[in-house]
Amino acid sequence: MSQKTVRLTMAQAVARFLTRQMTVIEGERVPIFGGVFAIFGHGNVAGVGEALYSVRETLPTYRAQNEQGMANAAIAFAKASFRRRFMACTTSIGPGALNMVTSAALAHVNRLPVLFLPGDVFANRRPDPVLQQVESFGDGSISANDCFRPVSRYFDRITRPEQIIPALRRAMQVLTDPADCGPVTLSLCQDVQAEAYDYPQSFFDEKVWVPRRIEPDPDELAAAIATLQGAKKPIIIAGGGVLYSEASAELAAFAEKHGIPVVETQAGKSSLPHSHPLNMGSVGVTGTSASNRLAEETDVVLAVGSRLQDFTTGSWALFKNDELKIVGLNIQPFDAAKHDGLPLISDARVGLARISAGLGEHKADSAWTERAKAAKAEWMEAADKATATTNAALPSDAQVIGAVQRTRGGRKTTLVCAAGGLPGELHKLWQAEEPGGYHLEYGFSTMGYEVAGGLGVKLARPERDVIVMVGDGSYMMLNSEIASSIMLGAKFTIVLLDNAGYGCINRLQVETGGANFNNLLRDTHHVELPQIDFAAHAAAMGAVTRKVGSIPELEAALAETASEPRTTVIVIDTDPLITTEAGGHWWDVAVPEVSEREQVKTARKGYEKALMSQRFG
Ligand SMILES: Cc1ncc(C[n+]2csc(CCOP(=O)(O)OP(=O)(O)O)c2C)c(N)n1
Ligand SMILES: [Mg+2]
Repeated sequence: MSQKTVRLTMAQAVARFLTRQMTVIEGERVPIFGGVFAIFGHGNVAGVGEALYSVRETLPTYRAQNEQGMANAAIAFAKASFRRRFMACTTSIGPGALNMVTSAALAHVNRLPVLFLPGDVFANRRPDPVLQQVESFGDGSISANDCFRPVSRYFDRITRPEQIIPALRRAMQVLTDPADCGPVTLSLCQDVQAEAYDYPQSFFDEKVWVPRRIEPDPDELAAAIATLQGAKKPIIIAGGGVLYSEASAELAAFAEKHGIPVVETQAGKSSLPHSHPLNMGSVGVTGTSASNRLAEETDVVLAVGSRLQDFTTGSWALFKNDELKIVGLNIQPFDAAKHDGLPLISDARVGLARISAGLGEHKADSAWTERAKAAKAEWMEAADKATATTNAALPSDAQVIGAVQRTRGGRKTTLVCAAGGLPGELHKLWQAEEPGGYHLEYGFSTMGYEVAGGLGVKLARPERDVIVMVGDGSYMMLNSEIASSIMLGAKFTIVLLDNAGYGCINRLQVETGGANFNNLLRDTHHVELPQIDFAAHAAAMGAVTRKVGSIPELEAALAETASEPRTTVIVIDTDPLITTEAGGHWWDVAVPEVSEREQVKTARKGYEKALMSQRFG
């Protein structure tokens, strides 16, 4: 057999292959890779760098400022694209590569696709040890990039140019697989990047990837239907899988037809519009009073596309009904069977439609549905109170959320956040209007995701207003992709809440009996307290900036800067001690069994009592 071949370096083969992978969005064929974020060094500039230059017209390369930042932006791009499109990230060896490991874990936890292409040490080992090679004394095959293994869904090290053929095919399979989806790392030895090989021409044929929709197994489906038919007080937990399956319409139809209230996880929030009468809002540790009251009583939970992490289950103490059954509608068996769930392995959209057809006209007890609606009305009153305007010198996070919400106008908005006190407040209070309008990285809750995430969301959804809400601590950890957003003309708005420290951890510390210690700046070991001028800092990177002194000033600044073409940073001082008291649930954070502090002893007593309501198994 004579195959047509083309002589390319391994890196050129990678670049060409990436340009040929396509998908279909709204009937239109588009490249599945939205681009490549790159920071070059000796480990990738000559190989991958030269190759990316040759395809720059079809596969854009973006220079970032920090490898973790660019990887977070790439991951946000995939999340905002509902995993239908994604990006690649290339780095040098050593520190550049390892700067992406945290992001790999972030993508792994959140089940988000991203292709990492870190450079690696020489496969031929002739110049060893090359600059930035860590050198394991006991194992010649280990390099720094082995750190990616536990946080990649698929890892491969390319030590010969032809290995890239099966590796890239496997990479595409993982990146586009709704169940397996996550980070892929192809560690590219720097000498091999530059080696030529006669690649089969067919390797570069255009390929179109469309999401696979798995149908449920008939027996599992029958069991799920029977369980729901027997339910007296059913609820639906909407997780991220609802959004990734683009199943919002089916979810709304299901809830309405069968009269079942819906509660939302962080990843699942925006599955239904907040105004939908059966959307009870957030559930669990940061849940609304409405969701949590129903969750306490429910006997059957239909968990759709949820990982059922501790924030959702209230550290597994939220559900109080002895008869509780969980139906795990999930594309991933690992998640479907959690907490003794009755698995229903299926795409969310398909699964909801099949269960609904099986349920026919079956409806939950109307008293249960009506109670849900009343509980929601009660919650909305509390939420409106928490977010109402104020002239307080130091407003609460909730009051800032209210201001941001009021100034959205009719524009389509995506709210981005990840860590600190804000995620809990936003989970309760943000009023998402449509799927994807709420973008929280709360699987890994990585400080520093926010600014980079805003960039990724804007690249994925340029037509939307992207608003990043971030604490001073998270901003300090990673903010430099503001410069990238200016370079790329990718405007978003950052509302920076400066409470002079790690407010949420300080509160957690005090709740667990600890002294105010090492969280708020005033409680740290210091010679002088830093007076950080965040507006000046962001302005130095080219952002439009404002420092505002009150909620009305914030609203005015948001309105006034809405049409600015450049990324805008608005800074407001906030109170580190206030959070929304309504709603919420206990969270399992272990309190010391012995301590000299009376406050710890008291907290431990409360902790032991709370543990008694935790389910086991
Ligand atoms: C990379 C990383 N380091 C540490 C933490 C633990 N942590 C969670 S929130 C937080 C403080 C966040 O401070 P800030 O952004 O100012 O928000 P605030 O708590 O004040 O609302 C810390 C240290 C984390 N989530 N991520
Ligand atoms: Mg703070």
